[in-house]
Amino acid sequence: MAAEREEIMNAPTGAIARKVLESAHIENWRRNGFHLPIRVMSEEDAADLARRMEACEAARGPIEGNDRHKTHLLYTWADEIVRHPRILDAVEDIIGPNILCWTTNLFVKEAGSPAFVSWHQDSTYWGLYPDDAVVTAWVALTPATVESGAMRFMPGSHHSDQIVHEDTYDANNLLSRGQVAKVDIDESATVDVVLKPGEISLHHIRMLHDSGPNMAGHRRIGLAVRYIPPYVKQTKIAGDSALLVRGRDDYGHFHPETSPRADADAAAVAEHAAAMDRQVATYLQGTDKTKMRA
Ligand SMILES: O=C(O)CCC(=O)C(=O)O
Repeated sequence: MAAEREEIMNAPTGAIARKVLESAHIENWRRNGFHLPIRVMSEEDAADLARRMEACEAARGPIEGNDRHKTHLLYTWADEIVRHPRILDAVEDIIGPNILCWTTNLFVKEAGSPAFVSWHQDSTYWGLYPDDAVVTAWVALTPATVESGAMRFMPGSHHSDQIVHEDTYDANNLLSRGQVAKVDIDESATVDVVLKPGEISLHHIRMLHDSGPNMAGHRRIGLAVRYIPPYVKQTKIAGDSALLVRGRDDYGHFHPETSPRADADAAAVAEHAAAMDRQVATYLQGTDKTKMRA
């Protein structure tokens, strides 16, 4: 693992040929813990994915509770996103050519909705080690603007250790426990993660970030995709699983998951349910909760 990490994660920025990110972007990633925006598909393709998502909502009801998580195991449009070659090229530039998708989290804020996300670090409940190799690609399917509740990042906050979080279970908070980082935030230092449909941002697992309510007249739809190299381990539960989306897994730390062949067909529903049992055991360990909130 050490050699594999050294080769890519700590290599001098100009030392290896990268596919999407330039040296300055890698430097930005290392210094600030994020990079954006990256166009990965056309606005039309993003709108098409949003339409397919909405067709699934029309057929099965709102995508909420457990279905908001590991959504790529349930729906083909989300599976296409996690396997999108340009997204994987950008992620490969940071973590190398062998890539697992550990989870996805669908963040929909309806027009005019008070739904928000409190300041937090993703690392808080995920149990992944080493965590500096975990990359989130947040994929915008509709405009993410300040008005519609785009994320905000605190540059450089990924250099801090794990911060203590307090669970609030606030009904409007889209996080699994409504967790809030117990830290003072200098709001004047934050960066707005403004994205057009078909663009992504990348962020580090320890990046402090939040997002406000949607004051716009349209839905704000984003899929957060959590990618890891196969040498990463799950430390909280035994038998965790992930989907191999590029390259090889020579470690076997995660049981292989299977992509859906059709939207929410019986096999996909079963695969997703089993994977979510493990995800719930990870995210909600130490609580009395047995499923993810709406
Ligand atoms: O979509 C949002 O508003 C928040 C997303 C988030 O917290 C994440 O991707 O880690």
